[in-house]
Amino acid sequence: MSNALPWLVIGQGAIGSLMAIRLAEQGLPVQLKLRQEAPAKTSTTLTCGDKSVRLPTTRSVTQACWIFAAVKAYDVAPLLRELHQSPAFRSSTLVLSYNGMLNDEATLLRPHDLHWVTTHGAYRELDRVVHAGHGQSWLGTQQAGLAQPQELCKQLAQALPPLTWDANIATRRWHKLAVNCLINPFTVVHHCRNGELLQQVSAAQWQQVAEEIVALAAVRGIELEAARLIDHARQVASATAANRSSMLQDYRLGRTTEISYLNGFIASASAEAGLTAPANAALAQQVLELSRDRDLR
Ligand code: KPL
Repeated sequence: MSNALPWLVIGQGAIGSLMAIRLAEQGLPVQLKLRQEAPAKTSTTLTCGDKSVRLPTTRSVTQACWIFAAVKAYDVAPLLRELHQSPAFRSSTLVLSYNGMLNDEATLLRPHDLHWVTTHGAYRELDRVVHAGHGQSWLGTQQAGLAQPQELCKQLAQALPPLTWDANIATRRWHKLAVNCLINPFTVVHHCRNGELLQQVSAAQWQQVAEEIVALAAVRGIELEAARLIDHARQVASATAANRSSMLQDYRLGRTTEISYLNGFIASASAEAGLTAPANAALAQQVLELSRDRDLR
């Protein structure tokens, strides 16, 4: 454990909270980072199943640490700007998890920052975290050839297994993007848990959404296959059958959804590339309209 650093967990959504609890259960030092505007408190209690942990909190990065940040795609840029202001961030390692695809925000990332891509499903019920779907996770950097940080990987893998080091994390992110594009908007449109989609969505609907993703990925040099993406989405929907997708959770709680970073991204990036993506554009529009109607109620 010689090169180990303490953990700082950022993002108290379902996945961040789950990881914080699991790391702490391993006996590792874990602090939670509060948002700048959050009321001052020195600790917070998180509960998952019958286990509760009380964790110290902080507002900023004050020492070199391993940062696990699980945040909404639209919070990535403000978070990175804030982290860059802290001198201790320079000697800290960032593990970042978000859904969807970043645009300009990506320029704020350091080449050695680690990307954690997961298919675990979790949701929060008040202060309780429910780990509703056991998935798997991958970790890697966008810069090819960087060595795997052994101890950090070991600790993350023990906390929330299984974890695989993936030298090609960009392709993995496209797979995850596809899974989210095939599951999340449909759970809002049908207002259902992930598992119910297997009856609600027709094969033709999934096929069109997947084919548009494959076409855009190809333009960006990533080779995907529609049939594999659909199989993967089907597996994730059954493995996380009892979960409410993060988009449905956001929708129900009156929060901004990540639709612009998922199907909205596919639609706009396709248009920029001279392609059309009518199925993704229509889904993005539907979710935006449902959210607008929700906000007008
Ligand atoms: O990532 C997810 C999400 O809800 O955003 C899945 C894997 C679909 C689990 O619900």
